[in-house]
Amino acid sequence: MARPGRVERELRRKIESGEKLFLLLSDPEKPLSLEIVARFEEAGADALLVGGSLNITPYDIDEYIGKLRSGGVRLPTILFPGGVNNVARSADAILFMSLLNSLDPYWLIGAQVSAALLVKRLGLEAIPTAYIIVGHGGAAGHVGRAQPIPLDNIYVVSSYAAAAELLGFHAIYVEAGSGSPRPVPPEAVRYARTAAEEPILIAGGGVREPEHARRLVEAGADAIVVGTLAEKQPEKALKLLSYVKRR
Ligand code: 1GP
Repeated sequence: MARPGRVERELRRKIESGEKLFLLLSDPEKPLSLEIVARFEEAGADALLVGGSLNITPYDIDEYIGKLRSGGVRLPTILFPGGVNNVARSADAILFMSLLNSLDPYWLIGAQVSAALLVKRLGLEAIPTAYIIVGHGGAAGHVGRAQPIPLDNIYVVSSYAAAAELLGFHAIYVEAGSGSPRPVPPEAVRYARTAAEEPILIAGGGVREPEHARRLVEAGADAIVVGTLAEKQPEKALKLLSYVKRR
């Protein structure tokens, strides 16, 4: 059985001490600048997720992380892979994900089989993560051939979350899709949390309002992911971070 590695242990240590986590997301196709990432680090972000669905190579990711490191960024970097093309050696860890509500076996187990030996060879810490897409789903939902859980039947999330826990996933990521017009709903988080206590519960997709982020953590999210807002309105995203971290 996979034991939690260094990055996951540190995230769990913070969660167990009562902290909520803010995970900044940068897509190397339209990367957040060094200056922006450094500001989020200083403000208390817990990790940088790096990845995207389209038009990315491991070289792009290594170059990006290298640039951040030489600019003094010390945040843990965690790959949030949009595909096998996102497996890059310079990251500290990878969300080793299965898209549980994909209709395509490739996104359930095929991509993971393609990537597994490489992840081991590169010495990347794998964080086994159940990825569950709700509502709009965005590019991730389209590329991953998801059957997104409908917002008017969001209780279905609890069955997926319980299955994820019983299958031994260390984390559950409830995703509404990057830039989604409807942000990931707190109810989806609440259903996931009630059904599965042990996995780290991550929520993201369309989160733009500090108050909404607060409701997500109140519903039981351990970690909030913010990408688009940090890219388009960094000041507002920093305010949102302070709402997540102040609890
Ligand atoms: C996308 O959940 C993440 O996979 C973040 O979404 O870009 O809307 O913040 P946003």
